[in-house]
Amino acid sequence: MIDKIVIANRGEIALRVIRACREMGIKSVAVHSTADSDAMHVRMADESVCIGPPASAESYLSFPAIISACEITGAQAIHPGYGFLSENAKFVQIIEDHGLTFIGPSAEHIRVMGDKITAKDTMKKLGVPCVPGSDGGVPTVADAKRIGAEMGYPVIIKATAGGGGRGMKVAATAADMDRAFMTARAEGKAAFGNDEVYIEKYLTTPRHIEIQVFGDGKGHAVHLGERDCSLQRRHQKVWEEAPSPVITQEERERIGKTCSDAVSKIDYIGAGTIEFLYENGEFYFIEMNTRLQVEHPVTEAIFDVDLVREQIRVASGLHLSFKQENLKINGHSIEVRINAEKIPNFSPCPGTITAYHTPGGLGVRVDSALYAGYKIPPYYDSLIGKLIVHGRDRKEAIARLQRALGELIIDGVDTTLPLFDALMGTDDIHTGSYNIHWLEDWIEKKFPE
Ligand code: MV4
Repeated sequence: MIDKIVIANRGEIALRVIRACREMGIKSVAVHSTADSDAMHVRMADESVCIGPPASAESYLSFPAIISACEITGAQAIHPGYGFLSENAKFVQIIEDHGLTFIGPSAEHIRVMGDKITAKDTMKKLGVPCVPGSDGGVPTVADAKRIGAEMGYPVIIKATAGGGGRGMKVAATAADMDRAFMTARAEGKAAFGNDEVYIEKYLTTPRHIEIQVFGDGKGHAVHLGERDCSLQRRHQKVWEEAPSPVITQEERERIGKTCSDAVSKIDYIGAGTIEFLYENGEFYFIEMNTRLQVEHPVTEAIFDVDLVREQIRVASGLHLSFKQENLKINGHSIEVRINAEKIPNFSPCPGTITAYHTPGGLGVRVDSALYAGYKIPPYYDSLIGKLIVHGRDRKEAIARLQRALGELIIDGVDTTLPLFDALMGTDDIHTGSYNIHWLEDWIEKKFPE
């Protein structure tokens, strides 16, 4: 049995894991860089280990430092949170070679989903609907042009090692193909050391809908509906909600079952997110994330489940604490991400928090590692908190969000909070009428640089 867990992360997600551990009677070990000695996760955990200098590569990304933290403290398992080592197949392999437990999927599943061509091929064979495109990798620009002519333009060229928007180029016409193909290839090579690319039909105005799945590693899996994450800026999600304002119960059950069946067939273990583009009533698979996601709280709110607790349970060899038929949606939830960034450029804005007051009341959750006097270091991600609201319906959730935003005080650094105050004044947000391009178009008009 797991009785002590090392949390290989920092910030709000480290607190999230510590909280689940405490409720389960499991001891928690924080790891931290020298820049994070005063961080909240260090204070909140039962024990802490300093694992290196500020640079992530020498601390939060260091295999030997994190494995040593397990050995020093006698922890049996590692929770990676999101980002950092959460989707690193080599790390998982080494953890297992040390007789430790990775709280997450197998190294093999992480590897398969990390290569986007292999992920798509796997999903297609499992019966998941995919974006029409090349069958696997496209070796030459001549092949790319042949596929473009067959499929019709616009098309999108994607690096197989990319994901999250990196190494992607749109070709509007055949004349555009040379540039798009070469740039996607070069970006794949430079960023990931892999120049293999594939082609898809470019969907012009889709929504980003992702399905939360959970497997027990023994051939049993469930889905927890969708999250609508269409409101993004430069591939960074800004606002996420569940359920999506445009998906019917019939569509949800259908795509949900397709996804849970797919992951059960491969004996997937732990939390996963299957990302789709959704356009004209059709779902098209794009990527699968083999980790807990930043926006998991909106799913927790509407299903009343603790996803981190379930991650720890299945990693311990226990079954999930719920069945598909017990999972019923209750109300609507919205999360907004609060970044220490200065509008309109969204440039990072580290510094000292001089005042901090969080909202409360019915249906309000704040996940943040901030406190008054805390100095946000300049070395890491600019996410400093998440405000999550839950209401009986979308209208109530939005009213509660607006009310909670009015109570929240974060002074001393610039944040993305003014963005949400402004969003509250738009009709499209209230009606749920948006696609993946809406937010960037709106920001351009509302906050010109
Ligand atoms: C696409 C697409 C249109 N057509 N694929 C961006 C991130 C990566 N996960 C996939 N992405 C896209 N893939 C096809 N065939 C448009 C995007 C895209 C996007 C997707 C989700 C959310 C925001 C986005 C913003 C720009 C482009």
